[in-house]
Formats: sequence, structure tokens, C-alpha cells
Amino acid sequence: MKLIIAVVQDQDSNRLSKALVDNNFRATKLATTGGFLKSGNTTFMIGTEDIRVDRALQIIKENCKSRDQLVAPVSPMGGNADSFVPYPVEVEVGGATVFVLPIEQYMHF
Ligand code: 2BA
Ligand code: 2BA
Repeated sequence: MKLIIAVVQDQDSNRLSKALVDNNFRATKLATTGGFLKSGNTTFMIGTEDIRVDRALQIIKENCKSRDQLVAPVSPMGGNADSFVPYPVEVEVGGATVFVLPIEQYMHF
């Protein structure tokens, strides 16, 4: 068994959820926040058999688009001066950031 952890953009999460269910994958969705943009994203935890990992990765790839996002300058007033960016910066947010971890034990009580 492997645990796939995939951080995806909120805009893609419903489509990905549906595609996973349609392909008989079990998953859990968590509402998460990107450390850099400090905006919401969605993290999927997908526990699956080793032989189905490639299919799951393919589904993730097919359903998540990369997009350019503008990081607006934010006044340090009331915020954290350390992270102050004085001009807008465009960053490419990837379709998905994926980690595949071995599962030592998988239990279902
Ligand atoms: P849900 O995905 O909302 O699933 C709720 C229940 O619906 C499941 O209970 C199961 O009985 C059924 N179900 C889910 N996906 C199915 C599918 N593809 N085909 C047939 N029946 C399906 P549980 O198995 O006790 O799971 C409870 C919750 O635990 C799940 O909520 C999900 O959030 C998480 N989960 C279970 N297996 C997982 C896995 N392999 N990877 C990640 N999360 C898992
Ligand atoms: P955020 O941390 O909000 O990052 C959004 C995008 O900003 C990143 O897209 C990247 O293009 C850019 N970025 C992030 N950190 C940067 C830095 N220190 N310097 C310059 N640009 C930076 P992605 O790389 O596609 O990442 C999308 C989201 O995936 C991230 O949201 C984060 O939540 C997660 N992620 C990415 N790499 C990760 C890692 N190694 N560990 C855990 N989570 C990760």
C-alpha cells in the first residue's frame, strides 16, 4: 500500500474528487493553506495498492492545471514585515505537488 498526498488548487478539487470516485479510489480531502501564497489549497490523501499508484497519478495529472497567480503587494501593517513584498510577483502554481509514501499498516476498524 502507498499513501499519495497531493496538494492541488481549490479550483481543481471537485473535478479531481469526482474522477477518483469514478475510478474507484478512496480519498480524504483536507482544506489546507499554501505557505507561500497563504491562500487556500486542497490536500488529498489517497491510500491505495502499489499497482494502482500510477493510475492515481495519471488521474491527478489529467485533472489539475497549472496557473499563473499574482502575488499582490501586501502592506506590512498588521501583518508580518518579514514577508513584505513591495511589488506584485507572478508565480506559476503547479497542477499538483505530489508525495508518495509507503504505508506500514492500513487498518479499518
Ligand atoms: P468517504 O470517502 O466519504 O467514504 C464514506 C464511506 O463510503 C466509506 O467508509 C465506504 O464505506 C464508502 N465508500 C467510499 N468510497 C467508496 C468507493 N470508491 N466504493 C464503495 N464505497 C465507498 P469508510 O471506508 O469507513 O471510510 C471513511 C472515510 O475514511 C472516507 O470517507 C474517507 O474520508 C476515509 N478513507 C477511507 N479509506 C481511505 C483511503 N484508502 N484513503 C484515504 N482516505 C480513506
Ligand atoms: P504555496 O506555498 O502557496 O506556493 C504557491 C506557489 O508559489 C508555488 O507553486 C511556487 O510556484 C511558488 N513558491 C512557493 N514557495 C516559493 C518560494 N520560497 N520562492 C519562490 N516561489 C515560491 P507550487 O510549487 O506548484 O506549489 C503549490 C502548493 O503546493 C504550495 O502552495 C504548497 O502548499 C504546496 N507545496 C509545494 N511544494 C511543497 C513541498 N516541498 N512541501 C510541502 N508542500 C508543498
